[in-house]
Amino acid sequence: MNGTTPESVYTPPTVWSWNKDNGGRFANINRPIAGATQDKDLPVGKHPLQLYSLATPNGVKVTVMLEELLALGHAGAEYDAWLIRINEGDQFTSGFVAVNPNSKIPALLDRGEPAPVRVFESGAILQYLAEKFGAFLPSERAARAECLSWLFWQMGSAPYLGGGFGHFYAYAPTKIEYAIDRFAMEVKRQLDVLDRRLAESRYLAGNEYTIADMAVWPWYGTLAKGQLYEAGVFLSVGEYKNVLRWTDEIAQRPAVQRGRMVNRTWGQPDSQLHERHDASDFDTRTQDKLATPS
Ligand SMILES: N[C@@H](CCC(=O)N[C@@H](CS)C(=O)NCC(=O)O)C(=O)O
Repeated sequence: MNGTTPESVYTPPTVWSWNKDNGGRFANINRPIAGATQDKDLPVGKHPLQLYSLATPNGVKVTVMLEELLALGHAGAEYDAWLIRINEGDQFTSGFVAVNPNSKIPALLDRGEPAPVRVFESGAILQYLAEKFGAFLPSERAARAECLSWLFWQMGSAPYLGGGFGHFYAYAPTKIEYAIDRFAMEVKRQLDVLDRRLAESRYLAGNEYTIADMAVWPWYGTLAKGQLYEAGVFLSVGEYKNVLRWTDEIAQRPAVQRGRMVNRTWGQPDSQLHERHDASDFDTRTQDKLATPS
């Protein structure tokens, strides 16, 4: 552990206590307790599907799925996408916590059912929408099992990428060699898992594009292009040729290009659509941005 000096060695106390100012990038929103911090309802739009989200990789999975469903002709997938600014604590309002007790985006409320259905966890939302509309999830048992295996692989693996590697490489106030080394190794192993699968298969679940690809692409596709945590060189992402081939193919899909803009509040102005309430919002987004400086 070359990077650890004697001064930085930490001996845990007998009982952990919350140090609010630990210097971490997310210290203002991280808490050791759940539940709402303020009473505030969520807005509700005109469509049955109400999405409360932000265009992080977990949020993009769902907006891509909704845009793909609309592109397939499922008019019932029309949706209102409301912006949840997690850095400002919107996920801790009483309205949001009622839809997702875990206080994390994305969260979906389906008001088109006899009683409103809440769905949280991006993987559960993808599966819910796939089952509701009968799309992007094979019905044949073996193909469905393959698809869900990759979907759940993503849900289990990405915390090592985001909460592990990304946190310690890009966000932690000090660079800890042991932590970066441990998670860099795991993330490279995960990229190799994907690369081997995509060497034998066009998409993760087989020949068809499914919710498994929608779940994995925003995380590992972005990583493979060197656009996540500025870690492309560090992780030698150019090695993963099959991941790159698959990433580029998916990026060409018009629904993916639309979905990644929704609830996005950073990057080029014309890549951002803060809220989406109608398909025409994509055409007017530049004018909106000019009219509403943020
Ligand atoms: N397993 C969850 C993870 C969701 C998640 O971590 N969301 C982050 C943004 S990508 C969030 O809302 N963070 C706010 C917070 O932790 O307070 C899912 O896939 O839906």
